[in-house]
Amino acid sequence: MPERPKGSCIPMTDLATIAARFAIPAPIGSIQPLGRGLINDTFLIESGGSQYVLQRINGAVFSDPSRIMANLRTLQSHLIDRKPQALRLPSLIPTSEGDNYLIDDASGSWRLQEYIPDAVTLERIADPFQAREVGAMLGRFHQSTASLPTDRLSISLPGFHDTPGYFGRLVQSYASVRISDPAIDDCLDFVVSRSTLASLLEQAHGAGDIPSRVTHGDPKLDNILFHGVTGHAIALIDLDTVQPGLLLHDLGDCLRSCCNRSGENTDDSITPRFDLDICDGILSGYASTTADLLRPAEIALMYEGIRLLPFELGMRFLTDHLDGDRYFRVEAHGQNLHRARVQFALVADIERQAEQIEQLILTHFAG
Ligand code: GN1
Ligand code: MG
Repeated sequence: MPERPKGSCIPMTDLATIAARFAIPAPIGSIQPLGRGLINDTFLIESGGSQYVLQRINGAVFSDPSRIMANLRTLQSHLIDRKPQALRLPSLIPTSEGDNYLIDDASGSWRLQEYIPDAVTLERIADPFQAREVGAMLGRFHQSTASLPTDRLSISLPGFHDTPGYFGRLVQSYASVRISDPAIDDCLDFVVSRSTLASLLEQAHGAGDIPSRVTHGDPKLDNILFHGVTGHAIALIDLDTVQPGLLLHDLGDCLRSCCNRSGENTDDSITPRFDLDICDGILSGYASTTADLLRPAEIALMYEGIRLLPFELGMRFLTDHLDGDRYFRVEAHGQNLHRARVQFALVADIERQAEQIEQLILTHFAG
Protein backbone atom coordinates (compact mmCIF):
# COMPACT_ATOMS: atom_id res chain seq x y z
CA MET A 1 0.00 0.00 0.00
CA PRO A 2 1.38 3.49 -0.87
CA GLU A 3 2.21 6.01 1.86
CA ARG A 4 -0.80 7.90 3.21
CA PRO A 5 -0.85 11.62 2.30
CA LYS A 6 0.16 13.86 5.19
CA GLY A 7 -2.93 16.05 5.66
CA SER A 8 -1.51 18.23 8.40
CA CYS A 9 1.07 19.56 5.92
CA ILE A 10 -1.47 21.17 3.56
CA PRO A 11 -0.90 24.96 3.70
CA MET A 12 -4.01 27.02 4.54
CA THR A 13 -3.55 29.14 1.38
CA ASP A 14 -3.83 25.97 -0.71
CA LEU A 15 -6.95 24.98 1.20
CA ALA A 16 -8.50 28.39 0.53
CA THR A 17 -7.69 28.06 -3.18
CA ILE A 18 -9.28 24.60 -3.28
CA ALA A 19 -12.38 25.78 -1.37
CA ALA A 20 -12.79 28.76 -3.71
CA ARG A 21 -13.20 26.38 -6.66
CA PHE A 22 -16.53 25.16 -5.24
CA ALA A 23 -19.86 26.91 -5.75
CA ILE A 24 -19.90 28.89 -2.50
CA PRO A 25 -19.76 32.65 -1.92
CA ALA A 26 -16.32 34.33 -1.99
CA PRO A 27 -14.22 35.18 -0.09
CA ILE A 28 -13.36 32.06 1.92
CA GLY A 29 -13.21 32.89 5.64
CA SER A 30 -11.77 30.76 8.42
CA ILE A 31 -10.42 27.24 7.81
CA GLN A 32 -9.87 24.75 10.66
CA PRO A 33 -9.13 21.02 10.92
CA LEU A 34 -12.29 19.09 11.82
CA GLY A 35 -13.09 15.76 13.49
CA ARG A 36 -11.13 12.72 14.58
CA GLY A 37 -11.13 10.69 11.34
CA LEU A 38 -8.20 8.33 10.74
CA ILE A 39 -8.27 8.24 6.93
CA ASN A 40 -9.36 11.44 5.10
CA ASP A 41 -8.27 15.04 5.78
CA THR A 42 -11.21 17.12 6.95
CA PHE A 43 -11.61 20.89 7.40
CA LEU A 44 -14.36 23.24 8.50
CA ILE A 45 -14.68 26.18 6.11
CA GLU A 46 -16.58 29.40 6.71
CA SER A 47 -17.82 31.47 3.78
CA GLY A 48 -20.67 33.96 3.36
CA GLY A 49 -21.98 33.31 6.88
CA SER A 50 -22.34 29.54 6.28
CA GLN A 51 -20.12 26.62 7.22
CA TYR A 52 -18.97 23.76 5.01
CA VAL A 53 -16.93 20.59 5.34
CA LEU A 54 -14.01 20.30 2.93
CA GLN A 55 -12.39 16.86 2.62
CA ARG A 56 -9.48 15.38 0.75
CA ILE A 57 -10.29 11.75 0.11
CA ASN A 58 -7.36 9.50 0.94
CA GLY A 59 -6.39 8.15 -2.47
CA ALA A 60 -4.21 5.43 -0.93
CA VAL A 61 -7.39 3.94 0.62
CA PHE A 62 -10.10 4.87 -1.91
CA SER A 63 -8.59 4.26 -5.34
CA ASP A 64 -11.67 5.50 -7.23
CA PRO A 65 -13.45 8.45 -5.54
CA SER A 66 -15.97 8.60 -8.39
CA ARG A 67 -17.52 5.42 -6.97
CA ILE A 68 -18.05 7.08 -3.60
CA MET A 69 -19.68 10.04 -5.28
CA ALA A 70 -21.92 7.85 -7.45
CA ASN A 71 -23.03 5.92 -4.35
CA LEU A 72 -23.80 9.15 -2.50
CA ARG A 73 -25.98 10.35 -5.35
CA THR A 74 -27.82 7.01 -5.56
CA LEU A 75 -28.39 7.00 -1.82
CA GLN A 76 -29.54 10.62 -1.65
CA SER A 77 -32.08 10.19 -4.42
CA HIS A 78 -33.39 6.96 -2.88
CA LEU A 79 -33.89 8.69 0.47
CA ILE A 80 -35.43 11.84 -1.03
CA ASP A 81 -38.23 9.66 -2.42
CA ARG A 82 -38.79 7.92 0.89
CA LYS A 83 -38.36 10.89 3.26
CA PRO A 84 -37.45 8.87 6.35
CA GLN A 85 -37.95 10.94 9.49
CA ALA A 86 -34.82 12.09 11.28
CA LEU A 87 -32.31 10.61 8.88
CA ARG A 88 -30.41 13.41 7.30
CA LEU A 89 -27.30 12.98 5.18
CA PRO A 90 -25.04 15.96 4.41
CA SER A 91 -25.59 17.22 0.87
CA LEU A 92 -22.80 17.71 -1.63
CA ILE A 93 -21.85 21.17 -2.91
CA PRO A 94 -20.71 21.03 -6.57
CA THR A 95 -17.61 22.74 -7.94
CA SER A 96 -18.05 25.97 -9.91
CA GLU A 97 -17.91 23.78 -13.04
CA GLY A 98 -20.76 21.64 -11.74
CA ASP A 99 -18.71 18.56 -10.84
CA ASN A 100 -19.22 16.54 -7.65
CA TYR A 101 -15.58 16.72 -6.67
CA LEU A 102 -12.36 18.19 -7.95
CA ILE A 103 -8.94 16.81 -8.63
CA ASP A 104 -6.02 19.08 -7.67
CA ASP A 105 -2.64 19.40 -9.41
CA ALA A 106 -1.20 16.60 -7.26
CA SER A 107 -4.07 14.22 -8.19
CA GLY A 108 -5.76 14.64 -4.79
CA SER A 109 -9.58 14.39 -4.79
CA TRP A 110 -11.54 17.01 -2.86
CA ARG A 111 -15.21 17.42 -2.08
CA LEU A 112 -17.32 19.93 -0.24
CA GLN A 113 -20.39 19.15 1.84
CA GLU A 114 -22.83 21.18 3.90
CA TYR A 115 -22.02 21.40 7.61
CA ILE A 116 -25.26 20.38 9.27
CA PRO A 117 -26.22 23.21 11.65
CA ASP A 118 -27.38 22.72 15.28
CA ALA A 119 -25.69 19.31 15.35
CA VAL A 120 -23.08 17.91 17.72
CA THR A 121 -21.06 14.71 17.93
CA LEU A 122 -20.55 12.86 21.20
CA GLU A 123 -17.20 11.68 22.45
CA ARG A 124 -18.86 9.14 24.76
CA ILE A 125 -22.40 7.90 25.28
CA ALA A 126 -23.59 9.31 28.58
CA ASP A 127 -27.01 7.73 29.15
CA PRO A 128 -29.55 5.14 27.90
CA PHE A 129 -31.44 7.79 25.91
CA GLN A 130 -28.38 8.49 23.75
CA ALA A 131 -27.76 4.75 23.31
CA ARG A 132 -31.33 4.22 22.11
CA GLU A 133 -31.01 7.15 19.73
CA VAL A 134 -27.87 5.63 18.18
CA GLY A 135 -29.55 2.26 17.65
CA ALA A 136 -32.72 3.87 16.26
CA MET A 137 -30.62 5.92 13.80
CA LEU A 138 -28.72 2.91 12.47
CA GLY A 139 -32.01 1.00 12.22
CA ARG A 140 -33.64 3.84 10.27
CA PHE A 141 -30.72 3.79 7.85
CA HIS A 142 -30.99 0.02 7.30
CA GLN A 143 -34.78 0.04 7.12
CA SER A 144 -35.02 2.92 4.66
CA THR A 145 -32.29 1.54 2.38
CA ALA A 146 -33.67 -2.03 2.39
CA SER A 147 -35.66 -1.25 -0.77
CA LEU A 148 -32.57 0.02 -2.64
CA PRO A 149 -31.20 -2.91 -4.68
CA THR A 150 -27.56 -3.44 -3.68
CA ASP A 151 -26.50 -3.76 -7.31
CA ARG A 152 -27.27 -0.06 -7.77
CA LEU A 153 -24.24 0.68 -5.54
CA SER A 154 -20.57 0.36 -6.49
CA ILE A 155 -17.98 -1.23 -4.27
CA SER A 156 -16.17 1.86 -3.01
CA LEU A 157 -13.69 -0.08 -0.89
CA PRO A 158 -13.09 -3.67 -2.09
CA GLY A 159 -12.42 -6.21 0.69
CA PHE A 160 -13.37 -3.70 3.40
CA HIS A 161 -14.89 -6.35 5.70
CA ASP A 162 -13.05 -9.35 4.32
CA THR A 163 -12.06 -10.61 7.78
CA PRO A 164 -10.34 -13.79 6.51
CA GLY A 165 -8.33 -11.53 4.16
CA TYR A 166 -7.27 -9.33 7.09
CA PHE A 167 -6.27 -12.45 9.02
CA GLY A 168 -4.12 -13.66 6.11
CA ARG A 169 -2.42 -10.27 5.71
CA LEU A 170 -1.68 -10.05 9.45
CA VAL A 171 -0.02 -13.46 9.47
CA GLN A 172 1.99 -12.45 6.40
CA SER A 173 3.13 -9.11 7.88
CA TYR A 174 4.04 -10.79 11.17
CA ALA A 175 6.17 -13.34 9.31
CA SER A 176 7.96 -10.69 7.27
CA VAL A 177 9.02 -8.22 9.99
CA ARG A 178 11.92 -8.91 12.28
CA ILE A 179 10.82 -7.16 15.45
CA SER A 180 10.78 -8.95 18.75
CA ASP A 181 8.03 -7.49 20.94
CA PRO A 182 6.12 -9.60 23.48
CA ALA A 183 3.09 -7.30 23.13
CA ILE A 184 2.89 -8.14 19.41
CA ASP A 185 3.36 -11.87 20.12
CA ASP A 186 0.52 -11.78 22.69
CA CYS A 187 -1.78 -10.10 20.20
CA LEU A 188 -0.92 -12.65 17.54
CA ASP A 189 -1.59 -15.56 19.91
CA PHE A 190 -4.93 -13.96 20.78
CA VAL A 191 -5.86 -13.73 17.10
CA VAL A 192 -4.63 -17.19 16.09
CA SER A 193 -6.55 -18.87 18.93
CA ARG A 194 -9.75 -17.34 17.46
CA SER A 195 -9.00 -17.94 13.78
CA THR A 196 -12.35 -19.66 13.13
CA LEU A 197 -14.18 -16.47 14.10
CA ALA A 198 -12.70 -14.69 11.07
CA SER A 199 -14.76 -16.61 8.50
CA LEU A 200 -18.07 -17.12 10.38
CA LEU A 201 -20.08 -14.37 8.69
CA GLU A 202 -18.47 -14.94 5.28
CA GLN A 203 -19.51 -18.59 5.45
CA ALA A 204 -23.09 -17.77 6.46
CA HIS A 205 -23.25 -15.24 3.62
CA GLY A 206 -21.76 -17.74 1.16
CA ALA A 207 -24.35 -20.31 2.21
CA GLY A 208 -27.12 -17.79 1.50
CA ASP A 209 -28.19 -17.51 5.16
CA ILE A 210 -27.48 -13.80 5.56
CA PRO A 211 -28.11 -11.38 2.66
CA SER A 212 -26.08 -8.58 1.22
CA ARG A 213 -27.65 -5.24 2.13
CA VAL A 214 -26.92 -1.54 1.86
CA THR A 215 -24.49 -0.75 4.68
CA HIS A 216 -22.98 2.44 6.05
CA GLY A 217 -19.64 0.72 6.69
CA ASP A 218 -18.44 3.00 9.48
CA PRO A 219 -21.30 3.72 11.93
CA LYS A 220 -19.02 4.61 14.82
CA LEU A 221 -20.14 7.17 17.37
CA ASP A 222 -18.20 10.01 15.70
CA ASN A 223 -20.30 9.55 12.57
CA ILE A 224 -23.69 10.10 14.20
CA LEU A 225 -24.88 13.68 14.66
CA PHE A 226 -27.18 14.63 17.54
CA HIS A 227 -29.38 17.70 17.78
CA GLY A 228 -27.66 20.20 20.06
CA VAL A 229 -30.86 21.01 21.97
CA THR A 230 -33.19 17.99 21.81
CA GLY A 231 -30.41 15.40 21.93
CA HIS A 232 -32.09 13.27 19.25
CA ALA A 233 -29.85 11.56 16.66
CA ILE A 234 -30.55 13.48 13.45
CA ALA A 235 -27.94 12.63 10.84
CA LEU A 236 -25.37 10.12 9.64
CA ILE A 237 -22.11 11.38 8.19
CA ASP A 238 -18.95 9.84 6.68
CA LEU A 239 -20.65 7.98 3.85
CA ASP A 240 -17.52 6.91 1.94
CA THR A 241 -17.95 3.28 2.84
CA VAL A 242 -21.63 3.03 1.95
CA GLN A 243 -21.69 -0.09 -0.21
CA PRO A 244 -23.23 -3.57 -0.32
CA GLY A 245 -22.27 -5.50 2.81
CA LEU A 246 -23.63 -7.30 5.85
CA LEU A 247 -25.98 -5.68 8.34
CA LEU A 248 -24.15 -7.46 11.16
CA HIS A 249 -20.93 -5.67 10.20
CA ASP A 250 -22.64 -2.31 10.74
CA LEU A 251 -24.32 -3.33 13.97
CA GLY A 252 -21.12 -4.89 15.35
CA ASP A 253 -19.08 -1.84 14.39
CA CYS A 254 -21.54 0.55 16.00
CA LEU A 255 -21.55 -1.50 19.23
CA ARG A 256 -17.77 -1.90 19.41
CA SER A 257 -17.42 1.86 19.13
CA CYS A 258 -20.27 3.00 21.40
CA CYS A 259 -20.05 0.35 24.16
CA ASN A 260 -16.35 1.03 24.69
CA ARG A 261 -16.78 4.09 26.89
CA SER A 262 -13.05 4.68 27.25
CA GLY A 263 -12.57 5.10 23.48
CA GLU A 264 -10.18 3.66 20.90
CA ASN A 265 -7.08 5.30 22.37
CA THR A 266 -7.35 4.65 26.13
CA ASP A 267 -4.17 4.70 28.14
CA ASP A 268 -2.76 1.55 29.72
CA SER A 269 -4.18 2.34 33.17
CA ILE A 270 -7.73 1.63 31.93
CA THR A 271 -8.99 -1.82 30.97
CA PRO A 272 -11.41 -1.39 28.06
CA ARG A 273 -14.89 -2.65 28.85
CA PHE A 274 -17.91 -3.51 26.73
CA ASP A 275 -20.76 -1.69 28.48
CA LEU A 276 -23.90 -3.84 28.66
CA ASP A 277 -26.27 -0.98 29.46
CA ILE A 278 -25.23 0.87 26.32
CA CYS A 279 -25.53 -2.37 24.33
CA ASP A 280 -29.03 -2.82 25.75
CA GLY A 281 -30.02 0.72 24.72
CA ILE A 282 -28.60 0.43 21.20
CA LEU A 283 -30.22 -2.95 20.54
CA SER A 284 -33.53 -1.68 21.86
CA GLY A 285 -33.38 1.42 19.61
CA TYR A 286 -32.28 -0.68 16.65
CA ALA A 287 -35.12 -3.19 17.17
CA SER A 288 -37.64 -0.33 17.42
CA THR A 289 -36.86 0.91 13.89
CA THR A 290 -36.21 -2.39 12.08
CA ALA A 291 -39.42 -4.36 12.66
CA ASP A 292 -39.37 -7.53 10.51
CA LEU A 293 -36.19 -6.49 8.68
CA LEU A 294 -33.80 -9.04 10.17
CA ARG A 295 -33.71 -12.65 9.08
CA PRO A 296 -33.61 -15.35 11.79
CA ALA A 297 -30.02 -16.18 10.75
CA GLU A 298 -29.00 -12.55 11.27
CA ILE A 299 -30.43 -12.64 14.77
CA ALA A 300 -28.80 -16.02 15.45
CA LEU A 301 -25.39 -14.68 14.38
CA MET A 302 -25.71 -11.28 16.06
CA TYR A 303 -23.52 -12.16 19.02
CA GLU A 304 -20.75 -13.40 16.72
CA GLY A 305 -21.03 -10.17 14.71
CA ILE A 306 -20.59 -8.15 17.91
CA ARG A 307 -17.47 -10.17 18.74
CA LEU A 308 -16.16 -10.08 15.18
CA LEU A 309 -15.90 -6.34 14.57
CA PRO A 310 -13.44 -5.42 17.35
CA PHE A 311 -11.53 -8.59 16.40
CA GLU A 312 -11.30 -7.43 12.78
CA LEU A 313 -10.39 -3.83 13.65
CA GLY A 314 -7.76 -5.08 16.10
CA MET A 315 -6.19 -7.14 13.29
CA ARG A 316 -6.26 -4.11 10.96
CA PHE A 317 -4.54 -1.88 13.54
CA LEU A 318 -1.94 -4.55 14.34
CA THR A 319 -1.14 -5.17 10.67
CA ASP A 320 -0.74 -1.45 10.11
CA HIS A 321 1.63 -1.24 13.07
CA LEU A 322 3.73 -4.05 11.56
CA ASP A 323 3.60 -2.40 8.12
CA GLY A 324 4.83 0.97 9.42
CA ASP A 325 1.53 2.91 9.95
CA ARG A 326 0.66 3.39 6.31
CA TYR A 327 -3.14 3.21 6.59
CA PHE A 328 -4.44 4.70 9.87
CA ARG A 329 -3.31 8.15 10.98
CA VAL A 330 -1.09 7.99 14.09
CA GLU A 331 0.50 10.56 16.35
CA ALA A 332 3.47 8.28 17.03
CA HIS A 333 4.63 4.78 16.10
CA GLY A 334 3.18 2.35 18.65
CA GLN A 335 -0.29 3.92 18.63
CA ASN A 336 -1.69 1.32 16.22
CA LEU A 337 -0.35 -1.49 18.40
CA HIS A 338 -1.99 0.12 21.40
CA ARG A 339 -5.26 0.55 19.48
CA ALA A 340 -5.10 -3.14 18.52
CA ARG A 341 -4.69 -4.15 22.17
CA VAL A 342 -7.73 -2.03 23.12
CA GLN A 343 -9.85 -3.83 20.49
CA PHE A 344 -8.66 -7.27 21.61
CA ALA A 345 -9.41 -6.39 25.25
CA LEU A 346 -12.90 -5.50 24.09
CA VAL A 347 -13.25 -8.88 22.35
CA ALA A 348 -12.22 -10.60 25.59
CA ASP A 349 -14.76 -8.59 27.60
CA ILE A 350 -17.50 -9.42 25.07
CA GLU A 351 -16.64 -13.12 25.42
CA ARG A 352 -16.71 -12.81 29.22
CA GLN A 353 -20.24 -11.39 28.98
CA ALA A 354 -21.43 -13.69 26.19
CA GLU A 355 -24.46 -15.01 28.09
CA GLN A 356 -25.74 -11.57 29.04
CA ILE A 357 -25.27 -10.28 25.47
CA GLU A 358 -27.14 -13.30 24.04
CA GLN A 359 -29.90 -12.58 26.55
CA LEU A 360 -30.16 -8.94 25.41
CA ILE A 361 -30.41 -10.12 21.80
CA LEU A 362 -33.22 -12.49 22.75
CA THR A 363 -35.02 -9.77 24.69
CA HIS A 364 -35.03 -7.34 21.80
CA PHE A 365 -35.29 -9.59 18.76
CA ALA A 366 -37.06 -12.83 19.66
CA GLY A 367 -40.64 -13.14 18.53
C1 GN1 B 1 -11.45 4.51 9.98
O1 GN1 B 1 -11.51 7.52 9.05
P1 GN1 B 1 -12.47 6.99 10.02
O2 GN1 B 1 -12.01 7.30 11.39
O3 GN1 B 1 -13.86 7.42 9.78
C2 GN1 B 1 -11.76 3.24 9.19
C3 GN1 B 1 -12.85 2.42 9.88
C4 GN1 B 1 -12.43 2.12 11.31
C5 GN1 B 1 -12.15 3.43 12.03
C6 GN1 B 1 -11.66 3.20 13.45
C7 GN1 B 1 -12.16 3.51 5.44
O4 GN1 B 1 -12.54 5.38 9.90
O5 GN1 B 1 -13.03 1.20 9.18
O6 GN1 B 1 -13.44 1.40 11.99
O7 GN1 B 1 -11.14 4.19 11.33
N1 GN1 B 1 -12.19 3.60 7.84
C8 GN1 B 1 -11.66 3.02 6.75
O8 GN1 B 1 -11.68 4.40 14.15
O9 GN1 B 1 -10.80 2.14 6.82
MG1 MG C 1 -14.96 6.59 7.95
